[in-house]
Amino acid sequence: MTPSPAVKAALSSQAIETPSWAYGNSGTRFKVFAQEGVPRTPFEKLDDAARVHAHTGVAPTVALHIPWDRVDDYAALSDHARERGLRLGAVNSNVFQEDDYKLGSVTHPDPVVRRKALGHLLECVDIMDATGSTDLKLWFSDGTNYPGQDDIRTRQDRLAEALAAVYERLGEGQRMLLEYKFFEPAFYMTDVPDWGTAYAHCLKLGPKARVVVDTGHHAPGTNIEFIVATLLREGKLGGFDFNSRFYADDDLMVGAADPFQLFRIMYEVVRGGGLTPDVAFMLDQCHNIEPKIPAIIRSVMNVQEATAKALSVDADALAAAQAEGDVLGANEVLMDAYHTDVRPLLRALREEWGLDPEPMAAYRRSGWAERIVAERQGGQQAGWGA
Ligand code: LRH
Ligand code: MN
Ligand code: MN
Repeated sequence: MTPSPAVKAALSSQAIETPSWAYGNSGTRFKVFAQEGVPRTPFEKLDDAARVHAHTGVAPTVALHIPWDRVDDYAALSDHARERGLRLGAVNSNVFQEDDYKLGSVTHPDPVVRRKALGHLLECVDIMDATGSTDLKLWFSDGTNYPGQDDIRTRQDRLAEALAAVYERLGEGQRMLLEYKFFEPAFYMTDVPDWGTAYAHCLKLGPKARVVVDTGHHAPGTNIEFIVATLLREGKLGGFDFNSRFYADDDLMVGAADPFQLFRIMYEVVRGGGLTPDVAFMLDQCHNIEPKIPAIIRSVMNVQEATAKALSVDADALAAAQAEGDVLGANEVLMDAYHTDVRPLLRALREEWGLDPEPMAAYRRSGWAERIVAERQGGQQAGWGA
């Protein structure tokens, strides 16, 4: 397959952000299986992320989660990243792990708790100022477990008030990305359960507010690519939290459970002109039983392969078949692209970039896995189940 210069350029400019928390220990609420050699500090998480970028060439930024990645000196953390060819990416807020937030954070009935949660969100913007990060990612676990527990509409008012205060605080070039999730930990009603709710808030806030699509946050059978197409059409897609799910919010490797869905999503991204720095391609995963760094390398490659396949769709042939109402022909054009083996193209591209064409093998040979086991004692948990 001879890729067009446009396809090569698109693949060369794509950047996939890895999450700091994927490098640390994690598990389910039943058990964290600690691994040897995991990072003990946010600085060491960056050291691992640098290996992912070194072998793939397309993972130059790392998302932080506060307070999991709280440090005294964020400028030093930025420097540490820069020295390893990385930059700090989205700052993820965390208002879901303190006792005070039992009934919610920014939607809590008590104004004292709401003020505390807002204070944390504003602190995250301060951190962005120090790190040079442009995106604040907001996910709220807020919701209720029982009908009547709290007033749905009043909680939306409280949410809108907090979001407006954060929006006001954003500086030049900074954005806020609002993430939705249909349930968990709230089981009856979640305050930001779906893209419609997130979109409504972002629309009211203004152009710096965008919606984040976490692929694991939908009910089974949801047509996620439709959501992507719609948000892109409205100029409101801020980015992705990529992962795979079989059942609920499984946080497995992106492209592992349903590579065809990932292809369909990436096709809508390409179709909607979303392969730009305006759309953040982030991973949000936890590697509970598999070795973490290779799992992240594999995930980055899965996104890259789905992107390459989406770029291989013969747009003219597809448009012609669609215009003729050729149902099977149109479907065949899309499936041809999905079935294209893009791995030779990506190997060739990596060679052009001066990288080993096989990132997984190169990582295995690098000796990094053995080195961190020898050098790091008492690694850190990501924060989940800590
Ligand atoms: C919530 C979520 C959100 C959090 C992350 C750790 O399920 O997807 O993005 O910040 O997990
Ligand atoms: Mn997420
Ligand atoms: Mn999630």
